[in-house]
Amino acid sequence: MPKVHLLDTVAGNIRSLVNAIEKVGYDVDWIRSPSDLASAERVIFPGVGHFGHCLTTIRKNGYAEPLKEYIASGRPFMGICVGMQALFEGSEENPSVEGLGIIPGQLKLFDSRTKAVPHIGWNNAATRSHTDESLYGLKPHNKYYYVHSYARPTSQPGLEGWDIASARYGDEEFVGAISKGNVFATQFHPEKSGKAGLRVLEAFLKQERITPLSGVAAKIEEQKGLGGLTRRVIACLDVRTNDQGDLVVTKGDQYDVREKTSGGDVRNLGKPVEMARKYFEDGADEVTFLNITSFRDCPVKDLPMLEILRRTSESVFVPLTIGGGIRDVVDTDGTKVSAGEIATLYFKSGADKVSIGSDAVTAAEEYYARGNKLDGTTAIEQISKAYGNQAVVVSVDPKRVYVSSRDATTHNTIKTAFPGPNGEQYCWYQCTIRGGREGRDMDVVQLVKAVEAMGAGEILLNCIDKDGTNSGFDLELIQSVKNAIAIPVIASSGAGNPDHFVEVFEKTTTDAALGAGMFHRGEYTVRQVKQHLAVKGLLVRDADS
Ligand code: 1PR
Repeated sequence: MPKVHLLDTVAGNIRSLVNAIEKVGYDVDWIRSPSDLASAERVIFPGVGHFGHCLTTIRKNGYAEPLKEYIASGRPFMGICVGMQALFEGSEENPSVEGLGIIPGQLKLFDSRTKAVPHIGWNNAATRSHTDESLYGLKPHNKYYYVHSYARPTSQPGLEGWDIASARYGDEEFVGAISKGNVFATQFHPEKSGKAGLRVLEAFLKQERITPLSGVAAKIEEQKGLGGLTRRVIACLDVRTNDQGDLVVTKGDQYDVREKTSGGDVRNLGKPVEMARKYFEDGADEVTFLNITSFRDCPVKDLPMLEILRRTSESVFVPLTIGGGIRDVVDTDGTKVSAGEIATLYFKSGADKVSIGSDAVTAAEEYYARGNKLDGTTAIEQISKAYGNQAVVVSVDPKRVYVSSRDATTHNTIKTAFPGPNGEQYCWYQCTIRGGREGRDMDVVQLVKAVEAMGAGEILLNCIDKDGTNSGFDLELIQSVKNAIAIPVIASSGAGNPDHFVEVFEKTTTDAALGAGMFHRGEYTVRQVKQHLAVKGLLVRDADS
């Protein structure tokens, strides 16, 4: 098989890119020293995390000049995400660090007053100059997976001579992909962009820079234009060992995963890898695994979820999140393993994000006890510093607590349209740890504000009262969290039919919505949910084109 060289300076989830490259028929070789660039025939430079960290690492390891020489030689070069950002002159993220200066312009932080930041999800990369032609397989109506806070605005001058495919996020238009000569770079992740992304990767590797779009298709695509960010539909798999010792997908009712009959066995709804693959084929925009077993007797490097991720990432080309057990632990041989090291193992196995539950609550309690001060040691801070905010999700497991008046508690209350058992008109949402088993003296608004300050990039907002009820999402909870923070929120718990997804997107400003039981039990498919959203006029990604 022909070869492609990868320059991996800042790790992250490189496995998915390798899998995607192999899927389109190429072998991967690693650039291990700057001199390897001299003989490379095609180079891909992926990147995650911070602009400054990426460029500092490149310079420290002696890659900056050899990279420029490689690019000047005319051989094919592709940058992905921070690997694209590094090609610009600079970024607001680290104004003191210079970019490589291959492409003119500065990256700017998205305006979080008008929308959630980071920009996470599926958006366009539409070329203006090629309405009848495709640049490296890009199609204007296709959606690609983006995850970033900084972008190169198209309104900035200086891009004459470059072919640009742009995307619109709220009121801002930015460079989604860019090319000139042998250079091609994407802000989105082709390896995480389903079939559409694989097509782009293949076109780059085959050097099909410009290919025709059929006339009719071009017209339709032109009309669709820059549609913007889609509504994300996420499939979630709670995974644990059952009483026979097999790793199964399970699903609780208000977090109780045992059957009410048949001896109270752990509910077994299927095999994790097969189910993830089915949801990908069906159009899920992301897949989340929550490991709800602690695997205490297992050496960290053999954690069963690592193998599940490795196998899943071979055939699932959308973002994968893994949660459960991301905390400092003592390994079976007595060595201490930090939450950051566990996260690294997961990223290297194919995860794009890690989700932290119980540990986030403890970290938030300590944050408030210190007088709202960060101390730099929490898992959230360390992982987001190394891999970027977008890589850290905080999973929240709140429970409703009713009170008769706002004064009855110091917590953030809401006036509810669903009064409590004694007619209480107010409630607050108590944070829990250990899978809902232990309630803490912290409300959900306090928690999400603290973890946002620590660098979490997204909130996975469950609701114990709603979990497994099929009665729809807790809209009051979701909107109160959205009002409190600027980072994206994934609504979770209670989805029972496609209308519930329409309702949560129409009645709240949530960024994504997650379902579990209704998909696992085969009551509805992800495809049906997305088709229903589209019929109701909500923008979704078409996974088949
Ligand atoms: O505390 O960092 O080890 O993380 C543990 C993780 O495992 C947390 O994210 C926590 O939410 C999750 N978890 C722990 N115990 C359970 C359980 O069910 N017994 N699952 C559990 C939580 C909730 C959802 C579920 C939605 C949608 N699962 O993610 O998928 O409620 O369900 P539905 O659509 O069927 O209503 P740590």
